[in-house]
Amino acid sequence: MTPVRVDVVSIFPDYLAPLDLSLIGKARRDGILDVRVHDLRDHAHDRHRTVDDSPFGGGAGMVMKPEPWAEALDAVVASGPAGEATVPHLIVPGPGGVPFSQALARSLAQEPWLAFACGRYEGLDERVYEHAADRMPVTVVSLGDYVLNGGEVAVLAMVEAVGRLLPGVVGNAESLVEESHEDGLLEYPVYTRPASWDDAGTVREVPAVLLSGDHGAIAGWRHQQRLDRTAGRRPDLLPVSATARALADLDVRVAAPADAAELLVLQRACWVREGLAARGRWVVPPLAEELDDVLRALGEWTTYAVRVPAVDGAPGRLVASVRARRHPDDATRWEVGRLAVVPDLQGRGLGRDLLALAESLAPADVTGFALTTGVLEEGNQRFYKRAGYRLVTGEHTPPGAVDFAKRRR
Ligand code: JF5
Repeated sequence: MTPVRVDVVSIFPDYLAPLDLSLIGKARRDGILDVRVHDLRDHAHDRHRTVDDSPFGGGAGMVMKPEPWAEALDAVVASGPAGEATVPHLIVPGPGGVPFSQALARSLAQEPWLAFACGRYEGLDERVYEHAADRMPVTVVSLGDYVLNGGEVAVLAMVEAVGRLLPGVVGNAESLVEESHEDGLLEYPVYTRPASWDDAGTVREVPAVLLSGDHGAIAGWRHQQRLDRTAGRRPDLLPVSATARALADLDVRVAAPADAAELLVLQRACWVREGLAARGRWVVPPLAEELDDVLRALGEWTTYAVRVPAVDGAPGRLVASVRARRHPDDATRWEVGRLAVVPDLQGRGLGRDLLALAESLAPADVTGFALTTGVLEEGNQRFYKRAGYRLVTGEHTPPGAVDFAKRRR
């Protein structure tokens, strides 16, 4: 098999020296990887071999000039297999790229030819990307949300992550299989001899379960360790259902107009069962409403939007809501409505807590609470009775609905 080809262009080719070592170095010697490192300055033709200049429009730092990069990338392309119309997939490390991941590594490991362009300073002149994209696939890739001085360290990481996926690079096939489980949890802790280690006076023991020979107990312990570690270090990897035990674990805010579309989707989803049961005999308002109605209601009620906590600034999923106001026809009553919880978070007491939250908003002069639910919604009716409400359906109750009330205590 022809080796997978990797070209790296950098102003510090020596930075890539580690690619001669260890498993990647062995893969090169074994003819699995063909790594070629190029000095960008070989393509800078002034007396000082200049590769950078100050930015148009001002600003801090320097920008890498386009001409050396264009020439260097053209030289890489031209060095490809003679006669074949093949080009490399160009990877440009940078903090503004798509996140590198095991999935991307696996995808890159399928390609016959990768080229890496190591930027320095404030980055490459934008036209380098245009020049490259006219000739080959280009992907800007980020190792994570932090800034390095240049792309070289990122290339070392990516070549290692990709290289070890190539057939014959990692000897132990099992070490690859294990990771391909990818159930999205962190790994469990591992131990080896001695079972009891005297660490200069502190005795450190291997957990007894691992010495027990009870394989079921070991698997159970390891799974629990993975869950605990993931919850502690990477809560973003866990489904909300694993972390949100209560309202206190969620982001509860008064809803704004920006929440309206998601609130509409939530109410439609949560009232579908009631709508199906109605079989056209009556209108179920949460299903009949449109975005305008939800926006108008945000002005007439205090509505809470409950979200999964934001991760890295990205707002979390809307998972619950409730709303409350003084009753328009009876100022002594506090009206609560649109209590909704997504299916995967039901049964955690969120509905009960949200109802209590909505009730707690009632001003001091309010003497009782009022709410309406579906006549066929037995579960909901039981829920409100447990929360202290009594059925008070009367002549003004709309068809398909039942009214509930509770005296304030
Ligand atoms: C680089 C100009 C590229 O800093 C990075 C990076 C951060 N996460 N992933 C990559 O790339 C190096 C520095 C300056 C261009």
